[in-house]
Amino acid sequence: MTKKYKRTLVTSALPYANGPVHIGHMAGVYIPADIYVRYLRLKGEDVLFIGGSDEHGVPITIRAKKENTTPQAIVDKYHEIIKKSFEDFGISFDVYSRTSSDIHKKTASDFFKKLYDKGEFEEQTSEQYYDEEAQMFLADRYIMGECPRCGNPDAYGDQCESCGSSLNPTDLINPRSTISGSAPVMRETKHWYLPLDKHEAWLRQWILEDHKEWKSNVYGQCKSWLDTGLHPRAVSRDLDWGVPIPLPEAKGKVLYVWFDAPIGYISNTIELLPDSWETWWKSEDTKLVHFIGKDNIVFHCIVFPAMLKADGSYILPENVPANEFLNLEGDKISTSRNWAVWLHEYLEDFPGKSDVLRYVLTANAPETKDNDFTWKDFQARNNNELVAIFGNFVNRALVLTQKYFDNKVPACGELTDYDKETIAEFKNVKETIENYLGNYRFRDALKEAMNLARIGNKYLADTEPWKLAKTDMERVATILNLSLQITANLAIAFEPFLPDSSKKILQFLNTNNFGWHQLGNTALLPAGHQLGEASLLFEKIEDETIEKQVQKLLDTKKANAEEEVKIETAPQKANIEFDDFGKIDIRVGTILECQKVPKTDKLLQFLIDDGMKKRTIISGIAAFYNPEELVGKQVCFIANLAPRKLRGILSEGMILSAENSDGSLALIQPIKEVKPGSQVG
Ligand code: B3M
Ligand code: ZN
Repeated sequence: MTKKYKRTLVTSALPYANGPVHIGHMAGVYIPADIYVRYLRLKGEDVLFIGGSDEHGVPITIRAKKENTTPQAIVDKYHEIIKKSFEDFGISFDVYSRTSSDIHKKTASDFFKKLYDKGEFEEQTSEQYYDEEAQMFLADRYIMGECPRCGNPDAYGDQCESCGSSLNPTDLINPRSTISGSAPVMRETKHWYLPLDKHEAWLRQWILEDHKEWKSNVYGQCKSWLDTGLHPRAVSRDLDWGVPIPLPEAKGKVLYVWFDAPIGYISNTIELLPDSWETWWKSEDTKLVHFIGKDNIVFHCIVFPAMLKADGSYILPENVPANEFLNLEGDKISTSRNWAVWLHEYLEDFPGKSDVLRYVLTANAPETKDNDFTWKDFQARNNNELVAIFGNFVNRALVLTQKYFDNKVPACGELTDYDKETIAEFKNVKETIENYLGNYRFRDALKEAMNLARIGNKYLADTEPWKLAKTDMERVATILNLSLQITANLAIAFEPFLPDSSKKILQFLNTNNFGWHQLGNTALLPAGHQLGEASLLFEKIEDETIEKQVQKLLDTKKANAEEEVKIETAPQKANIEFDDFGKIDIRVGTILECQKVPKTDKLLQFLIDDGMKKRTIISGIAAFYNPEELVGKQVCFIANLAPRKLRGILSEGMILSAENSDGSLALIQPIKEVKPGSQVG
């Protein structure tokens, strides 16, 4: 069932304003979104393209702390850099604003308040880690400790970057606050939860039944979330950076960044169209489409729709064409390892070549699976496709017209069968591109546009007008007329993909914009029309230029490797007083029993004879020892570490081990046997 819509509202994920944007962002989100809206505009449809910076969230506060400045200063800086990059690459937002704007604060705050008043939230008081020294509740990212799965000593409260498991702060062994370094304590705090479980039934119907046409990667991820079962999600945080919760009892609390960020789409629409924004967000004949990367799927397909539904007055997205990830030269793009091609740097090295990158990133877009960007491929696509086919054709058509017809469009004479075949072939292009674009298949659509250039290139190569010039000028006129018409068609077909190049062609042809409906028309330029001045559409990229880029990446790799060597031997910690050391009660115990903790890969459960009793200790070293080989061995453990529950088992202490630079662990054992319970010191 395809519904008739009157207008299309396109949003693209709001990038975090804590760093510049790179090719992965572009390929995944912004280029496809931009192609889509340019195409709709060219068709004369009513369309709005909403963008903006996501300026809240913990990573921004962490970056500010690191750089010894304020979160506001961080977002001010990156908002400008990101905005400029988008402009430079022709991402044609109708509005690009920011979530620290006053309009957004009010919109997000009102949104929360309405849901609160309607009773759409559940209140829950829970225990959360609190840093007594810094006097603040700790966001997950502000807590580090040992990963219970792999033993990585520097896992974060929400995720272990070493083994990739997602964690809760309470999963961490020996948690510490990254603010003060002290051990956090549990303290009660109240939060508001969006009860996603209550939304599950309609979400199942809406996604799994009514939107089977969604891309399989998107549909699949939604299905797996829904099949696992949805749970209430907190929409508030104890933090001082964000949109304050508009309740008197919520001092020091802000909206969770993932609650306020998608509302940013609405705020930015309000900023642009204060009087008519509701038509775009609340009218059933508006088609809402979210362009995002795969890590944002759950928020756009499940959480945000639940928020919109809870409000009750909004429409839901019609599609969420999320892309997978783009890798760089075989490795995952990483901001912290500087493994990326940054847009602003690209334009310094390749001035005026934004379209080349747009082309390569579209041709190689990670639409259904992760993909790889390589500089060799970038060069090949530029030289063999843009220059050799597209540019070559346009250039030949223009230069020959200049040479033989004084730069005026020659008249078309009688068409041969071959001419007719060529015309018939390229007339199909329009419908094919439309089909692909309508289904968010941008790579295929681009291939088809390129096919048009190929048809033109082949036509000139086959008819060889330069050879006919001596004998049959009438035939040459027809061939060039047709070639120029194809050139004009290329300006239309490529406008969504390569807007700069399309504009250049229009200048070469000395004509104004065409509409999409004119694609396939072979009478776009009247005979006698004076053409403009032509230059090269694309330039060859030399090996040298590419080698420089590859070298830049190799340098990054080298620097990263050196950095790793440096941290291989952990730096010595600050000196402590003897008394402090005396507080730690380290002892030797004999292992009586040892077994794997069920349903974990990393944890072993020990029963230790500590000289007085048998005690249970859980340790994350299962990857390095077989439980059987440890029974009877002696180990050292901290006896007076406050007991804590891990996986439902009370762990009374911590077994000591040494960590190798590769992360592997070795238990510490006395060199000769001692009486269990002997103190180490
Ligand atoms: N800023 C996450 C990201 O950049 C987030 C998107 C928000 S969209 C409302 O991946
Ligand atoms: Zn881990």
